[in-house]
Amino acid sequence: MTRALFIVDVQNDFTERGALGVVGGDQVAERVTRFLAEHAGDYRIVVASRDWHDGDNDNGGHFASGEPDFIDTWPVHCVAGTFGAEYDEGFDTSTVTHHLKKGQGRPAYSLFEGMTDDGVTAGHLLEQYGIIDIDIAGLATDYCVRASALDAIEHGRRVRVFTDLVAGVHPDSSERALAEIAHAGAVLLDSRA
Ligand code: VGL
Repeated sequence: MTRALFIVDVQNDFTERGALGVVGGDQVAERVTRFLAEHAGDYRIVVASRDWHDGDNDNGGHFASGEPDFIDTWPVHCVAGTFGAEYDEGFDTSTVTHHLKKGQGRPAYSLFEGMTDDGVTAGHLLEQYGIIDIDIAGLATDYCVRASALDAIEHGRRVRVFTDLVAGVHPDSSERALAEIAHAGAVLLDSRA
């Protein structure tokens, strides 16, 4: 088995009622849980990331000092140790094999910027487990999913993004992000196909 599943940032602050809640976030959490119930066994590793920002600084300008532009600056979100940074309660993480945290003190959109508590990165895991194929789900399509998918392609892996298991901040940039990911070489498909 040489396939990995990457689940990006399915956290309370990115789902409905969160500080940076995206429309459809709760549904992604529930659908990912349903998908894992049927398919976790198809994967050598199941990796989940969490944005894990500092609470006492602006994380390299990632947190807006005034009005956020929702492109480069954002409301305060996913502060380490808070409810907003926890996985969404609809996301059953029992089959997740590796948990990565990213964004401590800086912006970190890609799951590849994260580490386990033992300092292991996604890049290490791909080598350690001989991963060839990577499937991707999570939040948000136009930011962290986009960055993670492009990095996965950059790592020379075969990448698929499940279009029914992602949701974005803005509809237009989400559509553009999926087009960009596909152009870079990933396959876009429905997880139920
Ligand atoms: C994200 C905006 C800011 C994401 C993270 O997870 O896509 N978006 N920080």
